[in-house]
Amino acid sequence: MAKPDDLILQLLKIMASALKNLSQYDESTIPSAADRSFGIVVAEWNTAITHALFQGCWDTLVQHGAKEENLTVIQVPGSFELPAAAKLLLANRTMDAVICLGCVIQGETSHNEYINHAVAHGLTTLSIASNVPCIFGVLTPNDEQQALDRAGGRHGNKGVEAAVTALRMADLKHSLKQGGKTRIGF
Ligand code: RBF
Repeated sequence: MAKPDDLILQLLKIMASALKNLSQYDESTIPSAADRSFGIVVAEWNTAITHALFQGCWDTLVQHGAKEENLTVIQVPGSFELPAAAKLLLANRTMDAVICLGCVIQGETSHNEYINHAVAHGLTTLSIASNVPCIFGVLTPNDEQQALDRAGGRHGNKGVEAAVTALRMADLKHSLKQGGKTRIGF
């Protein structure tokens, strides 16, 4: 028979893995996308992964009411190009949020660190400067399996989560513009 300590450990492991999969969410709490427009920027590197992220993202937006004509999709060579493409998009179209999807797999050199930091910094700066939420949907795995686990595998699909974040942030932006409400996002 398993000892109590073992049982607690098993329970903690189950809870930890459940918590890692944020793709399971309460759909009723997510704001509608019906009147919103979104940009989706997708990096070509590791296409199998980024296209799985894209699929999850697209399906989630549509499932929550987004109209296809209000979704602009751009493909860029690599993740490093995501912030620049997001900025170009915002310079030419009105968007409620831009979702950036990529996958930078760790290799033998430290290229991944430079790219990841640059993208994270670029998207943060752009979000703040433009007042349009730019969502970081970039996987930063150590290997391909970790990427697969997060692109529709055992840790969910981070493209779905990026879409949910975009919906929530777009709603936050509109709620603040309209004024009135003092508790937003609860
Ligand atoms: N882009 C990615 O999106 N994922 C990668 O795993 C990735 N690995 C790269 C590895 C090296 C050594 C280099 C030089 C580039 C890599 N890129 C990757 C491409 C990068 O994001 C960008 O497209 C190019 O550096 C051109 O600006």
